[in-house]
Amino acid sequence: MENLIPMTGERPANPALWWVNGRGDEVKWSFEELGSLSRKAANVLTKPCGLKRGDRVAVILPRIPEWWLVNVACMRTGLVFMPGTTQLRAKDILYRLQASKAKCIVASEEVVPAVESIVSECPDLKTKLLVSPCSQNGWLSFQELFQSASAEHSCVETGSQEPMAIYFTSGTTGSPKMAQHSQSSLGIGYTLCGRYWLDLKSSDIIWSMSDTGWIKAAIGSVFSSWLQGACVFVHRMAQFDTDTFLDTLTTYPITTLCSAPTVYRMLVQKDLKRYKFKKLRHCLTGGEPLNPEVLEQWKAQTGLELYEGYGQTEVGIICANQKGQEIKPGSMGKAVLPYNVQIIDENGNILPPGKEGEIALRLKSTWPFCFFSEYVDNPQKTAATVRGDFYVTGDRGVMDSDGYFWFVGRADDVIISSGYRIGPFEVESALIEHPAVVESAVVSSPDPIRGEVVKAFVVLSASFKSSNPEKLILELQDHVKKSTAPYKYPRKVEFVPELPKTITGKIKRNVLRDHEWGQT
Ligand code: BCO
Repeated sequence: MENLIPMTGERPANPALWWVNGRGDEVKWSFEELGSLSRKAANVLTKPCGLKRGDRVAVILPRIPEWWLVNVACMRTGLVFMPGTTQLRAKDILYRLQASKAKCIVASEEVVPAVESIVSECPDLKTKLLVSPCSQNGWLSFQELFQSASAEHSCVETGSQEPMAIYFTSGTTGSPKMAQHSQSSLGIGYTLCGRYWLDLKSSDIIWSMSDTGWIKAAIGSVFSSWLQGACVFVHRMAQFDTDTFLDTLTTYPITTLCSAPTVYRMLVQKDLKRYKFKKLRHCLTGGEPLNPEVLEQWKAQTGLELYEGYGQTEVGIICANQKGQEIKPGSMGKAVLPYNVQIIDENGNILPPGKEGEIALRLKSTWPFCFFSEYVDNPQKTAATVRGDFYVTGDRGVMDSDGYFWFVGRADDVIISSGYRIGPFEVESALIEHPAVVESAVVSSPDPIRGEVVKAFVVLSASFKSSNPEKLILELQDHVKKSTAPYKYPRKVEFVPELPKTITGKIKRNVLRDHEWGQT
C-alpha cells in the first residue's frame, strides 16, 4: 500500500474539503475537522434517527458540505448510503424508497414536497432528516441535532463484503436496478484509481464536477481523492454555466479537473486562451465517449492533455489513459489495475485485436473485490452480467494491437447522454401518462454537444392529431420533466403514424436508432 495513503504521519497542508457557492460563502475543513464533524453526524444518524448498522439511507442532497458529512457518517456507522440526484421527482423517489425499503431519507428543502406527496406509500421509512436552516413539520432538523451531538463516536468494524452503498442505475427495461457496492469495492477499489488515473497527491486540489447522485462523485470527490490525502473542491453553482466554470479555474488553485466530455465540448466553444488557469495540471473525463477533436482543441487552447477514463457504476473505472502513456485520440486507453479487460463474442470467446465485440472483464474464481456485489433483490439480472469467464459491460468496443480500447456503442437500448445513463423504458413510461400519447419509442440520436440525446417517436391519440406540433412537443417535454428526473427529457420529439414492430408486436427500437444514426 506504499504511497496509496500518506503514511508519513503528517497531515496534508490542504484542507480535506473546500466548498464555495459563488455567492461569497466558503467552507474549508481540515481532515481533522472532517473527522470530528462526521463523528457528530454519525451520532445524529444513530441516536435521534435511531438507525442501525445495515439500514439503508436515501440521501438526496445538492452539492452542500453536509452531503460529505452524511457520507462519512454512514461509513462510520455501517449504514448503507444511497445517493440520488436532486433532479429526482416524486415517482422516482417513491420507487427508490419502496425498492430499497430505506429506513431514512436525508434531503434538502427542495426535495421535501416530492417526498411528502409519496411518503404515505413507504411503510418502511421511519425517519425524515432535513438539511436546511428552516424547519419542516414531520422532519427532524439535521442542523439542530448536529449542534448538540457529541463528537465522540467509535466506528463500527465492518467486514469487507458488508454493503456500503447502493446506486440506482438504468437499463433497457424496467426501473433502475440497485447496484450494491461493498466496503472493499468502494473503500479499497478506488485507491488505485486515485493514484494512477487521477494521479493525485496530498498537495492536489481536485474539482470533480459530478452531481452527488452518481458514482463519479464517490470516485472523484470522496474515495480516490481522500485516500490520496488530496483536497476535494466543490462549487455549488446554481446552474451549470461555462463562464462560471472557467472563472472558477482561474480563481482557485485547482490542480486536477474531472468532468464529463459534454462539459469539455461546451468549454472548447469558448476562447480558452483568454483564461489563465491558476494551477491546473491534470484534466480527466469520463461517463460518455470523448471525441478526438475535443481532446485536440482542449490541448491546443490550454496546453493540457485530456485523460479519458471508461467505467460503469457497477465496476468503477476499468480503462483509462494514464499519465506517462501515449494517448491515442479517440481511444479510452488501456485496461487499468486490477482489471483484465477483453473484447468477447456472444459465446464468451476472446476476440482478436481489431474485431468488434462486447467489452468484458475476466472473472477469477471469486468476484473481484472492486466490483459491485449484486443488483439487490435481482439475482437474474446479476447472473445475466456473467458470460462464461467474463463480466459483460453491455458496451461494444474494439481493442487494438497495442491494447488500447475504442468505444463503439451500447449493446442494448440504453442511452448515454451528457454522461447520464438513461433507460428508454423510463422515458416511455413518463410519456404514456400524457393523454396525447398512444405509444412511444425512445432511442438515442446524435448531438454535437451532448454526444447523444434522447429522441422520442410518438404516436398521437386521435384527439391530439390536429394540435400545434411545436406547442405539443414543449408540453410533452415539460410533462416528462415533471414526471421523472428532467435530465431524461426527450430533447427531440417526432410524431409518427405508427412504430416499427416485430410480428409479435415488440417495438423495434433498433430500426429507429439506426435511422437516427444514418445506418439505414
Ligand atoms: O438543457 P435544458 O435547460 O433544456 O434542460 C436541463 C435543465 O434545465 C432541466 N431541469 C433541471 N432541473 C429542472 C429542469 N427543468 C425543469 N425543472 C427543474 N427543476 O433538465 C435538463 C437537465 O439536463 P442537464 O442535467 O444535462 O443540465 P445542464 O445544465 O445542461 O448540465 C450540463 C452538464 C454537462 C453539467 C450535465 O449534463 C452533467 O452534469 N452531466 C454529467 C453527468 C454525470 O456526472 N455522469 C456520470 C455518471 S457516473 C458514471 O458514468 C460511471 C463512471 C464510472
